[in-house]
Amino acid sequence: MKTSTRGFTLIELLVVVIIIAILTLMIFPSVSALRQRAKIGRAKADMQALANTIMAYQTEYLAWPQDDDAVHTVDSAFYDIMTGGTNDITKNPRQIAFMPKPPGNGYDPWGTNYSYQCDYNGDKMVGTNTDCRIAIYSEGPNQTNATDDIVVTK
Ligand SMILES: [Ca+2]
Ligand SMILES: [Ca+2]
Repeated sequence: MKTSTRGFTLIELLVVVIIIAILTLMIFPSVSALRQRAKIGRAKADMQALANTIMAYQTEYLAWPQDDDAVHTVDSAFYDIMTGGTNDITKNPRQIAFMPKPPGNGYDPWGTNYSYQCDYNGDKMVGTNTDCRIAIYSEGPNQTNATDDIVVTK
């Protein structure tokens, strides 16, 4: 007499679980790599927009937002100036909105401030970057000033 249909044995279940685990391990890194690539793309687009904004400011006022060669943080004070805010009216007396107000705090996709540097002395060098007038920096996925930083120059 044949036995009636039975459920899965423990071995069969184990094989299924192992197959699912292997598939997950194969898919997860490529998904997170894709997400990281998308974030880097978004950072570069933001940084390009920031460079254009600073260039528009320079064209308008024939001066950079900060009057030295140092690296400056893109913070709420910067965004206030560039959006025509009134916190420091001397920096944008015509209250021109060079850019729309950024979403959130205007941080990079990893939650860190962008920073920027301009060619104040006019030698077409910004920090170690040659042949440019503006450099925008992101500390990248590791959120520290090393290895995976992203730089956009203009
Ligand atoms: Ca320079
Ligand atoms: Ca970094």
